[in-house]
Amino acid sequence: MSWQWHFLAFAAALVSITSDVVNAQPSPDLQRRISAAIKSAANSSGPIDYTAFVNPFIGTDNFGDVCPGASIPFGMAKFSTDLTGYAPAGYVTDPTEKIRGLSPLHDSGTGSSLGTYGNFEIMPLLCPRGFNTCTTKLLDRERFRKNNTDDASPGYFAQTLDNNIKMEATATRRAGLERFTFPANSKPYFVLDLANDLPNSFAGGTLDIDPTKGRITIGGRWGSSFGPGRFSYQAFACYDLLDGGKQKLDEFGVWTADAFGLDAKGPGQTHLNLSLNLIGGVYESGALFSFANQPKQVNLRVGVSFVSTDQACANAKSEIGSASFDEIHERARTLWNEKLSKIEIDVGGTPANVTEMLYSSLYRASLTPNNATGEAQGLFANTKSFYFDSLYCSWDTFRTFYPLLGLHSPVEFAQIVDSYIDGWRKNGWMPECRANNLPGWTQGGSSADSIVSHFAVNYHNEAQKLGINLDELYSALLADGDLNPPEWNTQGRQVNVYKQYGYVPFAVLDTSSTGRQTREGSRTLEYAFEDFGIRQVAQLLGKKDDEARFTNSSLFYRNVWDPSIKSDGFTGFSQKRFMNGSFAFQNPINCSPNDKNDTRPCSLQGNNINGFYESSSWEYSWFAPHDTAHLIDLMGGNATFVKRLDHFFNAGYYLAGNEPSFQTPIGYHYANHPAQSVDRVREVVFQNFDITPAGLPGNDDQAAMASLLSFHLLGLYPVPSTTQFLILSPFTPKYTIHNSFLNTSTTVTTKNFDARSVAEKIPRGAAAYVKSVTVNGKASASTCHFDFYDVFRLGGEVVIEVTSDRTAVDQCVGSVPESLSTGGFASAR
Ligand SMILES: *[C@@H]1O[C@H](CO)[C@@H](O)[C@H](O)[C@H]1NC(C)=O
Ligand SMILES: *[C@@H]1O[C@H](CO)[C@@H](O)[C@H](O)[C@H]1NC(C)=O
Ligand SMILES: *[C@@H]1O[C@H](CO)[C@@H](O)[C@H](O)[C@H]1NC(C)=O
Ligand SMILES: *[C@@H]1O[C@H](CO)[C@@H](O)[C@H](O)[C@H]1NC(C)=O
Ligand SMILES: *[C@@H]1O[C@H](CO)[C@@H](O)[C@H](O)[C@H]1NC(C)=O
Ligand SMILES: *[C@@H]1O[C@H](CO)[C@@H](O)[C@H](O)[C@H]1NC(C)=O
Ligand SMILES: *[C@@H]1O[C@H](CO)[C@@H](O)[C@H](O)[C@H]1NC(C)=O
Ligand SMILES: *[C@@H]1O[C@H](CO)[C@@H](O)[C@H](O)[C@H]1NC(C)=O
Ligand SMILES: *[C@@H]1O[C@H](CO)[C@@H](O)[C@H](O)[C@H]1NC(C)=O
Ligand SMILES: CC(=O)N[C@H]1CO[C@H](CO)[C@@H](O)[C@@H]1O
Repeated sequence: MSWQWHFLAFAAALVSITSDVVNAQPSPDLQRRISAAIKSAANSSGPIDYTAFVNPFIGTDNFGDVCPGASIPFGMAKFSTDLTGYAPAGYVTDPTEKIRGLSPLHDSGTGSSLGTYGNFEIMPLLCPRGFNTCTTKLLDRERFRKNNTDDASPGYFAQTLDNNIKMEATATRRAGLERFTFPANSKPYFVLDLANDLPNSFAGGTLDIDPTKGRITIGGRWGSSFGPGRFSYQAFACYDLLDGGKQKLDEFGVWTADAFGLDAKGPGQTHLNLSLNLIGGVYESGALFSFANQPKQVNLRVGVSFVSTDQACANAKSEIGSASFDEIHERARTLWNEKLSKIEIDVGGTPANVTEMLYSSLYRASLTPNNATGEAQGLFANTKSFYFDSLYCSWDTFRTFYPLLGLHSPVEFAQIVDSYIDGWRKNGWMPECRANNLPGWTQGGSSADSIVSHFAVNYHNEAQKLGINLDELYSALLADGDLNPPEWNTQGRQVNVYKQYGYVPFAVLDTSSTGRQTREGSRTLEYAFEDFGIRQVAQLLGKKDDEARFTNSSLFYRNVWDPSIKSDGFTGFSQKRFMNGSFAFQNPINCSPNDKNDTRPCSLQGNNINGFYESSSWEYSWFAPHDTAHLIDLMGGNATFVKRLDHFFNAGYYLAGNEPSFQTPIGYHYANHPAQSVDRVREVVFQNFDITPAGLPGNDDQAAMASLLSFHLLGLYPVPSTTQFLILSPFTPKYTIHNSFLNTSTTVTTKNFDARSVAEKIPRGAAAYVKSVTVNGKASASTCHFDFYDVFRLGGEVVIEVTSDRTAVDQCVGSVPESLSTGGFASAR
């Protein structure tokens, strides 16, 4: 989801103008520490601490919307500060924004403009003139940071306020510890916020102070960040204030406030019970308390739950108990090292920036979705399945995120697949964009199909052992593909008219379902690819009739191809189409970066009449990953296809930060020019990614970008819903992927690797172009692609031999990657 996509494309120029006046906020020590760790690992033969290579601040500027907060892998809790201004994940680097507090719930990399979570914020205060003068309300308590001191590492987050109060946090799955260090001789005060979350969506809640136990319980309802406003979710927290008896509470009470004069405190009071403010507006309220004896440090234990305050307290007790801050931090670091070491590289031979980008990306690729197993609510309450929150959105993650997870972590992949299937069990269709435990807006249709089918085709032999029943998985797919939901803004596809016409018509009469009548071109393209995923599983399970039926509909992308459209000298583009078959012309340039109209709606808006979601026709017309060979025919053959690809990049239609474009740089493979894909990927990486906070081309989109970059650096690209990988040129001389479920390790060696080739333009004489590929000593059938079953599933040694002789190897030895229309994907592995 790139909610602010259109704004972004045009804001890019502005960002670069202002970037030299905005400081990079993380402490400069952070980069020094990472660089030193990479250098020393390069030289050591001992065990490697991969967490030391991770820069959690990559993507916290330039609208990356990454949360740098303290979390374990897939943690439900992510402790971060919340800042004013545009900050959907809580934190941003911009030093002109102020800190409102530290809070335990966040998402990472989601681009809804108002943000999400940020509930139960706590802010440390100095109130030199006592309780009644404390700045409890938002506008009064906001403070600047102490510039250039922010710090974070996997499982740890720290920020210091401009009054020298330092805030630190570490986390478990549903709890965390917060440590506050105050200036000497000051009395620590804290304000705890009941009502405010980042999008100001409070819909009522309660707060109770138990001064004897030293415990505050808090809970309520809040609104969706990327879904219908009429829904709300519940959340709860439990703050333990006494650090196992080492701290003594002094004053306590409650407060309420607004921006227009209300600023009332109730010393000694212990209860707040507020309902939804029906007239609207911000209603502020919470608790205020202080500690006796001027302790220099204050430790708070925080549990969270989506079920109840009791469960929030129980989570803190079971996950933290009396463990110290350093112990919890160490446990989190160990969990992160387990995840990060699934992919090991030759650190000594790899350029340091590549190492930092790769491990920071792998880190984010295990940061979300949030594991809320045991914490489900609403329809999912008490489910026996695993439960993940923030599937945000499947349109973003099916392309690279799940294929990456599938390479090394099938157990985790299966748990998330189970959660998708459970969506069908409880709701009738699999979730497309679950956000805040609520249904979010559909983007492309039912992209969950592409996710669960990717799992099925890669792991059908192990599915049962992994807890997945393939018949159920298939029933869930058929529901998405065949059953028309009454409301497809949140439940998937407008299946009825798509099946009737072979495309989603523009201005169609639909008598049995509702949804916003936009994006007909891109919905058709995505539905068709989703049908390909269903077809793949039908084939796997031997359902011949379904296989034929869904093979047919997977080719419906052809039905929105208008061969008569010309743009920039190229002919044939995807277009939306009326019921009567006529095309409804929209200029293919619309909604591209070359669109001169910067007010044109291009996203979910009702007045997005362009026919495409967050993309131009120039961009989406490349999208048929399962049948690129036919797309080449439609575009006029290999030579024209290559020319058109070059033009697409050189003329600036490509958007690295937009999911439909992910596979396009590797399109040259299909026209038998793999060396040109290698050049393009080098260019894409260097023009769009780096190790700075602004180092992502827009939202991380729940690590869609992180996983895309990981594949680019490893010289691989996965074709979703298949077992096929496209082969490119690794940015590292050697890496090993461990799959601890299959008990396999696959080492990929880049023979003749030349570090000079790791550049935007590969210099003449630097080896980078793929000459040969061997798998366990045998030549791969193609130098352009190989199969999961022949490589990662078996483990062993892969050698990718590269050469500087670009011309000699700019063709696949063996076949180009598969396409349906040329007999590809003929049988399941
Ligand atoms: C931090 O930098 C910003 C931007 O330059 C400035 O507005 C702010 O006052 C600085 N904060 C402190 C504590 O110096
Ligand atoms: C809060 O007040 C509502 C009525 O306004 C009541 O139904 C509810 O039980 C109260 N909740 C608590 C926890 O006091
Ligand atoms: C999610 O949490 C459950 C319950 O603790 C655990 O069994 C499971 O392994 C976790 N999965 C992931 C991917 O974190
Ligand atoms: C493919 O689908 C179209 C549209 O539903 C239908 O008219 C056609 O008969 C189908 N072809 C096959 C071979 O099933
Ligand atoms: C098809 O319908 C559209 C919209 O009503 C109309 O503009 C167009 O002329 C029609 N085409 C034909 C061939 O009738
Ligand atoms: C830009 O697009 C919007 C929406 O389609 C339209 O209302 C407006 O007139 C266009 N502006 C220009 C200058 O074409
Ligand atoms: C395009 O290239 C592919 C791969 O080399 C080849 O199979 C196909 O025949 C070519 N198409 C045309 C129209 O030349
Ligand atoms: C590493 O990244 C930093 C920040 O983007 C950049 O300034 C530097 O030039 C890069 N170094 C190399 C060797 O690419
Ligand atoms: C992997 O190894 C473990 C321990 O040796 C064993 O229990 C497990 O069955 C193996 N898994 C597979 C898929 O072979
Ligand atoms: C023990 C070891 O590998 N030492 C190496 C450390 O790194 C320097 C330069 O990077 C090498 O010269 C040493 O041989």
